[in-house]
Amino acid sequence: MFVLHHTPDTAATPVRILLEELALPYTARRVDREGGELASPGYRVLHPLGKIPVLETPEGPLVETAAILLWLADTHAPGRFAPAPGTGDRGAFLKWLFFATSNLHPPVMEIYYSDRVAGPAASEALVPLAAARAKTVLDALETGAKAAPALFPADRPSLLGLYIGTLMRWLGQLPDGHPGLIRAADYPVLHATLAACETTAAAARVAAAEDLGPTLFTRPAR
Ligand SMILES: N[C@@H](CCC(=O)N[C@@H](CS)C(=O)NCC(=O)O)C(=O)O
Repeated sequence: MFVLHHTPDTAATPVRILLEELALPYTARRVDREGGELASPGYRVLHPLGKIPVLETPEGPLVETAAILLWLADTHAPGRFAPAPGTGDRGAFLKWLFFATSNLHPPVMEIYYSDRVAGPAASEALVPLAAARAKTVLDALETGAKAAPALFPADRPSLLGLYIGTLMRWLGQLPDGHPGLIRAADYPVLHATLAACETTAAAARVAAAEDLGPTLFTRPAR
């Protein structure tokens, strides 16, 4: 039995969808974020930086969304959501996964937590800069996806789709006129990959549990 420490609509969401896709037994334990649990000594034992998600596994607590997704995919369904270790596309897959974690996740966080990153005086200036960087990264991912349809499939859920879809959800749910708003519809190949991830029964169950709506990745409610 796995324990996923989460709150709705966070980086825990793609992990929860993958647990559902894999039909693994798990408990979704809601973290008391408002009550300060992330800073508590008990939670810091699970996650040294006090972030969501944490997945408790037989190998111990795992952190970092991409690492958890990769571990689940490799250990429970090698080859189904990502190329298995030792197979042909594995290097290219890892390239795009790390490309997204290193280059797309940070500007998304800067857009959402600009105050925390730049301080109140510079936070307004940071958001358009971070959005421009996110667009550059998404352009590269779109080009990469076009060239590697097996890694970014349009007919089945994929690890890259779940992870990138979560980040694009956050960009796409910003209000009209927000300088960080970026729509998945502007990236047609990625859009198709995201659509394949949100139209499964597993994604629908998580969307219902977390009140995310049916098009959680491609057209999030705003
Ligand atoms: N690189 C981490 C980022 C985790 C992260 O920033 N999670 C957010 C929720 S989406 C969080 O815990 N925020 C609470 C905070 O920073 O206080 C990952 O991918 O797991």
